[in-house]
Amino acid sequence: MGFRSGFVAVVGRPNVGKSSLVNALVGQKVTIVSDKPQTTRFAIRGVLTTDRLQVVFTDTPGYHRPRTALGTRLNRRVDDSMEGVDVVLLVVDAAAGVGSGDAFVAAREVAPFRGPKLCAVNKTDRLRGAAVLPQLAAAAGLAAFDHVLPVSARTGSGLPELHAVLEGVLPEGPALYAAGTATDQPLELRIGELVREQALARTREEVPHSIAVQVEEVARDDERGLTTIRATVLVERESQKGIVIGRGGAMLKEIGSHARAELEALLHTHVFLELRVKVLREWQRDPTALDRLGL
Ligand SMILES: Nc1nc2c(ncn2[C@@H]2O[C@H](COP(=O)(O)OP(=O)(O)OP(=O)(O)O)[C@@H](O)[C@H]2O)c(=O)[nH]1
Ligand SMILES: [Mg+2]
Repeated sequence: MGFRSGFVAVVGRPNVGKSSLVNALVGQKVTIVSDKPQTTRFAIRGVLTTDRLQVVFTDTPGYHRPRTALGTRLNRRVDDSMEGVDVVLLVVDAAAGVGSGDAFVAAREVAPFRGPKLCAVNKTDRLRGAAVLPQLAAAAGLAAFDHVLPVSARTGSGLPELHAVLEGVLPEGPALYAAGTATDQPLELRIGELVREQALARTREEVPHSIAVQVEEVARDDERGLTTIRATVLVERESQKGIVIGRGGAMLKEIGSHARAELEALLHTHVFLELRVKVLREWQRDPTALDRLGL
């Protein structure tokens, strides 16, 4: 059997663990994760390479009922991600239970797809033994899947089986990325995402949705082993600005120090991170602002 390679679109409703699963499969953090829905805003590629195959996963935004211009664009990004892929992988959440949101995505993205269709029933670590079975059955009813597999992105259970299934369905072909490549995202985007991840982890309700991060400057000084990064955290309202800055700047400081640790691991240098918070009124509803933010 020759070398296999191909593109796999990872789709599903928000918060089911698509990004967690892509990170677990790739073996490093290429896409950010949070417990808030609609974390992923870009189609993000994660590459898994072994001596037998290369899988290029596209992590996509959670498909949802849009309420803003941003939401409409995110859904469109999911539709676009299906273009030219070899395999579709629908992720559902076994702990939350398979439901109408999953059926909606399955009908829209999986049913019309012509190639192999896989379903990963994720978060099985949160269920005990037999409780997974009805979720597997419900998932199997969502579309004409070739394989439905129980997995846990958190514990890694089921991932070897998913890996084997992928190897079976991918076409023969050469590697498309160099063996050491885990993602093709521009560095600035990755930096902005890591900062946003720390802000998402510490905010609630509508605030996480209102946060965007713009990276203004990345200056790498290899001699001193230091990268200086300036970034702006954008929010939609003054009240949100207060929340993100926190009492005496405490919240922003905490976001910054956790982001800095992540950035140092990514860049392998010391990092000096300067964060500012700015209001960009109602940017989620403003197509011009979305264009400017690359969203
Ligand atoms: N217990 C458990 N939690 C998980 C698992 N996979 C993901 N999670 C959690 O589920 C939440 C959502 O994970 P994400 O990977 O951000 O989900 P997503 O589908 O990419 O979400 P969107 O980008 O918003 O569409 C996070 O709190 C994860 O830690 C899992 O296998 N088990
Ligand atoms: Mg995601």
